[in-house]
Amino acid sequence: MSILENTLSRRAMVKVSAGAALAAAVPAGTTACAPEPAPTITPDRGRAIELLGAIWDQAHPFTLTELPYPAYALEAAIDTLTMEIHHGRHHQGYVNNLNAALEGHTALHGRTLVDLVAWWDALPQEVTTAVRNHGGGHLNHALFWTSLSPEGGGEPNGPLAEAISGRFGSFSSFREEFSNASAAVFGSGWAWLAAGADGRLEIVSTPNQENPVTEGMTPLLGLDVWEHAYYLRYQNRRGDYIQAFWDVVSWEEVERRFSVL
Ligand code: MN3
Repeated sequence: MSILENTLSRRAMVKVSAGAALAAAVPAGTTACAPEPAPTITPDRGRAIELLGAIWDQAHPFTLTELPYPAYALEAAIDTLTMEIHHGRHHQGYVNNLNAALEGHTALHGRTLVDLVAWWDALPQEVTTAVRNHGGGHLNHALFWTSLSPEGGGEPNGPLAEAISGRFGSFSSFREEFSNASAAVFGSGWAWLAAGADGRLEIVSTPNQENPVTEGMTPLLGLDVWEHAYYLRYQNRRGDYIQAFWDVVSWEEVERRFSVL
């Protein structure tokens, strides 16, 4: 892969927490791209693959996993019908489309989901779009369901709490910055708390179904802000959905992900 290609892929992700000064200097409606040195993609991606492999190491044929709670369990924040459609149809659709796209590519059947998504831009051209969209969709949603819990909410503890306070000033500052990043996603996409190769926490957003792993980062917590994730109950009020999300975040799971960094 050329440096140019990798640079282009990096443009897809907006680094939100690169610095308040940078964000403030960029007029609304433009993409805030932090100036970065020429990218070195290995071993950063390889490290994220290793860490996420323990979370999600499926290979072809991919399968939809069960929700770790009943569809009605998050009712206080996310209604049952949305959960059923989101998991049973949207997520299932990503799985089906990914399997179909890779059907004839047996050389890729041993590759894990995280590996494929991290390197989608280096795959055979016939499958790059499918892996980017549907592989990313499968990975993102698998990470999403397991980061939510009916017993969730509150604040993280231990080393993650210290890291968040150290990076963002306080948990409430982090929460506000993450909420703002989620609200600012134009169209369909995700906001993430992710860790760089050096372990530094960042708030980033990705368009469509892209995942921070493609940028060599390890996703710790993601919020799906596609309209299919909230429209039945919240309609155009994405901000209300974002606020409700905080009541069901499983900090226990996010702490676990952070602990393997
Ligand atoms: Mn979704």
